Amino acid sequence: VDMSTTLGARRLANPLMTASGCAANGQELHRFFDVSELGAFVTKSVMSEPRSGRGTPRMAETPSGMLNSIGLQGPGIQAFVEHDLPWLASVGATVLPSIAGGSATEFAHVAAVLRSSDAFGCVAGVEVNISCPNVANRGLVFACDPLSSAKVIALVREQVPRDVPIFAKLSPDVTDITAIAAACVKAGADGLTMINTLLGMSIDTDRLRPHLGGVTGGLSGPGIRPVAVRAVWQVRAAMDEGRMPTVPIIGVGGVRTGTDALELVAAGASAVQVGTASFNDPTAPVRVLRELTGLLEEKGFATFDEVVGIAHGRQ
Ligand code: RRO
Repeated sequence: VDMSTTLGARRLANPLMTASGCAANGQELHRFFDVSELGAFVTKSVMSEPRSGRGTPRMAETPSGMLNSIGLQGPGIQAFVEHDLPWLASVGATVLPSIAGGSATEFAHVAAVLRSSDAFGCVAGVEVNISCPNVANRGLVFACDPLSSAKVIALVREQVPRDVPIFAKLSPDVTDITAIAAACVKAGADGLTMINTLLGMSIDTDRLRPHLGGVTGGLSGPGIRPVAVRAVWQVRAAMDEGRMPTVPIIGVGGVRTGTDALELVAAGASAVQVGTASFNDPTAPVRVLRELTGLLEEKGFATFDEVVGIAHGRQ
């Protein structure tokens, strides 16, 4: 099976990626498998300055997945381009850096520093994280408002070379994800990543207090997979019906097996990210690639491309 996939101006060897935030900047995961085997490695969202994130505890397990309130811990863009990106380039990884900001101008600044990096050659695209649920000011999730989303995307698009696609990472916590998706594409997004974590919380019934120091957190893992499949499906349908331009979708949310990945692909995803599953099995991204390839072979497909969006029945 030809597993290569096209994301904007780039052709990737295969559709499997890490999900942002779940494998930091690659060094740890590289102890378990060669990260250059992935279609792309997606890094933890990076902001302009170093950040320590929110207070602990900031992870909690629930039966349906994991809650996190990390709060954008990271080294800052300068250290990222000096250390992390050159390391990823040195091991031959194809990289999708994830960028974040507290304002549209901060996003643009982070993108500008990234573009000027000597290691920018390994960058196959930039994921613009407008959907972090753990920003200090809860009123400020860009991806919950079409105008705020569009502003960030337009400013980042100006900073990133035309042949490097930018992907808007969307939040599931909106009433109409197709409206946000359309606003991002109109503003210059070359693709969409769906979905970020779903806002949730849990309470420690011994202490009778919230589990997380930050009270609320983002839910990831098996419980949100149907939400991700729904989001990818709805946006792909909006594209097929001519309600917005057609751009590639990267599907993410609770993928643990090749079968899970196939659901997102059939719903319309041209690539699939694996995040939370890596905590139990660090080799999950390459295992899912192997399983997905095996499934497509069993079903008699010659190429990955022909399966993208197949559940809509229009191909
Ligand atoms: O760092 C985080 O708290 C975080 C981010 Br930036 C995000 O996009 N999604 C998430 O669940 N946590």
